[in-house]
Amino acid sequence: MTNLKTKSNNKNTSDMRTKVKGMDRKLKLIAVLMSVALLSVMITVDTTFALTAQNSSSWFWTSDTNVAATVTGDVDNDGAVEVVTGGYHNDGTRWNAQLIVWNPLTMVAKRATSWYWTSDTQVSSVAIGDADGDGQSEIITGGSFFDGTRWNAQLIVWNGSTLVAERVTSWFWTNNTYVNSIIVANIPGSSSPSIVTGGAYHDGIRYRSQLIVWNASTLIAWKVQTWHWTSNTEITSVAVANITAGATPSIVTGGTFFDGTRTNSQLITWNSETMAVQAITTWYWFSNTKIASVAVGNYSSGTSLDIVTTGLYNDGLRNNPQLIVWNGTNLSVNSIAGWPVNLDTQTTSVALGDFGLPSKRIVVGGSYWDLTRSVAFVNIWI
Ligand SMILES: [Ca+2]
Ligand SMILES: [Ca+2]
Ligand SMILES: [Ca+2]
Repeated sequence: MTNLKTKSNNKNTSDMRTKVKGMDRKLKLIAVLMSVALLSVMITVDTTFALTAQNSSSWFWTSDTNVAATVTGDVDNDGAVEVVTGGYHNDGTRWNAQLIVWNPLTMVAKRATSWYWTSDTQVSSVAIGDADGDGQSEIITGGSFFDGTRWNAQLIVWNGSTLVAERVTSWFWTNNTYVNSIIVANIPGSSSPSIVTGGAYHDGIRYRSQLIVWNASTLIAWKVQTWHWTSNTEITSVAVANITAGATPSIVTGGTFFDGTRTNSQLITWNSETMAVQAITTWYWFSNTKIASVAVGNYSSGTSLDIVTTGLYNDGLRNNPQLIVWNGTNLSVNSIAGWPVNLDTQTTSVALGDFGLPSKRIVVGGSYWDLTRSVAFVNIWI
């Protein structure tokens, strides 16, 4: 993991946002590696439950190689589910985006592709879905590339069977523009599936959150929301779910804003049809507090779905993990989990799982700093 730290610092830009982005990606990598392979340092909080490492793979292409996102789905319509990883590797000159489809039973790569546009190119997020309604699965990657002047957001729809790019778009607004999180969903008002991207762009003064709903068949943007509160504001994670069991699903964005003194977490639910804000909450504990990942599901068995956020807060001495379960309708807190740490610790990804037990579980991935290296962990919470 120390390689990754060096790598993030080597990026050929002095932009602080890029460093933060690099760190975030390092942490995402840690979460992913943890889920795929490195379970030897696993911390299992719920002792009635145990994870067992099965197949694994590790690799590098030329030099530093990172995984930034993993998803599962039948991408090639053969009836078997694949694991898909998106990330980037350094070819000695620049970062190349990297997309790999794995057989989960053997962890042998079925197909892979990599690319760069102009200069550094990275994948930050991956989704799977039938984006164009042709009955075949597509893989959708979100990320960014450096055009020599600024980072551009990049969105690509790949044929899941061949990894041939079917549709591509890229954009920047004013300056650096990033996609941090993507999801495929059915949004009312379009006969085509939609792709929802969350990220940020720099308007010349500060980063602003950028939430875009794309027609997945055409990659034409048909809904956009941007905002900032006080200073730098960004989306780190998006989800779409029918939280209130109404006619319209909600978009959930998790992210941060800087209030002039510290970074605050910002959680917002949106009406996906009107893009009106349904509920919003922000918070910090002591100092910098960040959402890294959001998940939605019926965790508490209430009448509305729950939103689970995970991330970190800094108590003035160190980063601590933070896990919160919210009532999806009004964003009131259902429960909070924390656990004592004496070394920098942060959680970077969260998922809800139904493992055939009487109630659902929350799976949280993250890492802590053992004074020499980052150590990955995964926790399961009841
Ligand atoms: Ca398959
Ligand atoms: Ca398709
Ligand atoms: Ca297609």
